[in-house]
Order: sequence, then C-alpha cells, then structure tokens
Amino acid sequence: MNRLFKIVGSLVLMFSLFACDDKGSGGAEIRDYSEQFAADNTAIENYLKTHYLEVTHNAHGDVEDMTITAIPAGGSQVSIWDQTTYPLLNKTVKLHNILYKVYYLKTAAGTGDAPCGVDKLYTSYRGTLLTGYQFDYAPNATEISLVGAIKGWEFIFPEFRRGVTVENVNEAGVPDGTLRHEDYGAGVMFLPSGLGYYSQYVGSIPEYSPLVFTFKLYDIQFLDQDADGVLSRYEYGFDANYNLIDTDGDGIADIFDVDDDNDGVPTKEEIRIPGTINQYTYDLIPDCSGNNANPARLRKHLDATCH
Ligand SMILES: [Ca+2]
Ligand SMILES: [Ca+2]
Ligand SMILES: [Ca+2]
Ligand SMILES: [Ca+2]
Repeated sequence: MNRLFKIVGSLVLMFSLFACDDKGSGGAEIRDYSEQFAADNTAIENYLKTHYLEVTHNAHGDVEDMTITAIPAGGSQVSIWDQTTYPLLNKTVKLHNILYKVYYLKTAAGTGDAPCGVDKLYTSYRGTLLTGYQFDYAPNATEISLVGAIKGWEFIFPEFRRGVTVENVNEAGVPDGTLRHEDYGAGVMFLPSGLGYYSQYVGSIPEYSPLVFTFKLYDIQFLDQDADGVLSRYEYGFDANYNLIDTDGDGIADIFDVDDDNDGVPTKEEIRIPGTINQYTYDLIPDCSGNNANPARLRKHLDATCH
C-alpha cells in the first residue's frame, strides 16, 4: 500500500513536470492561441477607437515624441482608429499555427534601408500596456537583436527604414565627435499578447497582455545568421502561406540553411569567385549560365542544377 502510494505519487510528480510546458507562470493551463488572439484583437481595436495620438517633431522635422492618451469624456480628439494623418496599417503574420493581424502605423517611414526580421537594430522605444502603464522606456539609441526580441518586433520593424547618422560640429564648424540621427523611421505597433510575452508574467507585465510600443529606428546592423556569405536580408522573406522562405523545402529556412538548394555544395562555396578565396557580393552572384546582370536571374546557390 505504502509502495503503491509512492509509485502513484511519483507518477503524479512526473506528470506535473512534463505538463509544465502547458502551463503559464501562474500555473494555469496555457490559453488557446486563437481564442486569446480574438480577445486581444477586440481589446486592441477598442483601444484604437478610444485613444488619440500626439506627435511632436524637432527642428529638423524628425519625430521627437509620440504620446497616446485616452480621449476624455466629451473630448473632441480624433481616435487613432479614425484619424488619417498617420494611416492605421496592419500586417498578417503566422505564429503558433494561427494568423495574427497586427496593427501598426508610421509617423515617419525613414529614408534608408529596412532591417530584416533577424538583424540588429539601434532603436529608442517606449512600451506600455493598454491601460497606459509604462513598463519599459529606452529614450536613447539602444542596441537590440531582433532574434532575441519578442516576435512582434521581428515582424513589424522590417516595415520601417533607418535614417542617417550625422556628426555634430562645434561653433567653429569642426566635428566634435558626437553624433545625431536624422530622417529615421518612427511609429507605433499594437501587439496581441501572442506576439509579446503571452502566458509569461515578465517584470511588471501580467500574463496575456497586449503591448503598445512607440519607437524610432535609427540604424541597423545587417547580420548573416548562417554565416554562408549571403546577408540574412537577402534570404529573409515569407511565402504565400506566411512561412519563412525555404528554397529547397527541407524545413530549414534559407536564413538558417548552409546549403540553400540542397545540391550538396554549401552556399558559401557556390558563391566563391573562381580561383580566389573571395565571395561574390550578392549583386554579382551569377546564375547557372554565368549571367550576373539579369536582376530576375536565379542565383546558382538557389539552383540545384549547378554549383
Ligand atoms: Ca546567410
Ligand atoms: Ca532549406
Ligand atoms: Ca548549394
Ligand atoms: Ca547550386
């Protein structure tokens, strides 16, 4: 009897250990992603219809600050949902086997390159809950790797462009070694909890919290996740089913695949300039016929018929 109890007891313990993956930090069952997204989307749309956005600009015309406030009773402010100065946009992305609709808006598009979803950023940002509670604030350029960031950042930052970095000059017109950012992209993203922390209680963010971020995209560092010589920005993208591009269909997305066309020759070898140890820049990688001028060509590292 005593032994049986012990066995049952350890089975219960084992079950609880294995069941941890299905529980949130509060110990409750993890909620269904689809149902939670529907609830979050309703809450976000209500927020957009009951809050207004104020944007200030600096002397150069760049976005300085973005503030979101609840429209007071009887107030004449135009909601984020109804205003047309900064059109409300949305993007469809796939995660957790469901499609998420993510609202965002641009207060400035930026003039430079866009990052891809796995690059490194220099950004300033403010994070709040739908209640207005501010849980994070980084007023100065902060280095963020999108790979380690919440998923909403990976999906929305590529819609924005960086600006330029300019060196300040002193009164005599001599560069003083300090830098400023100009012409950068800026905006607001409204993330369902599934693209944030979901069932985790993180810092002062309760479980299942939709998150609002205002942000500026100052600069980007382009990365090559799989070290194959092709920057991730040229390998990152989504197909018609919202999956990461996987040229050879082996289940490893191009950004992580060292042999993108599965012809047995690693990409880093295929893009080597014959007779040298150097690789072609992406612009000059030829197709199987040797052509390197046709912009629509299929580059040889993506074509299994040659290497
Ligand atoms: Ca790569
Ligand atoms: Ca692949
Ligand atoms: Ca190959
Ligand atoms: Ca090939």
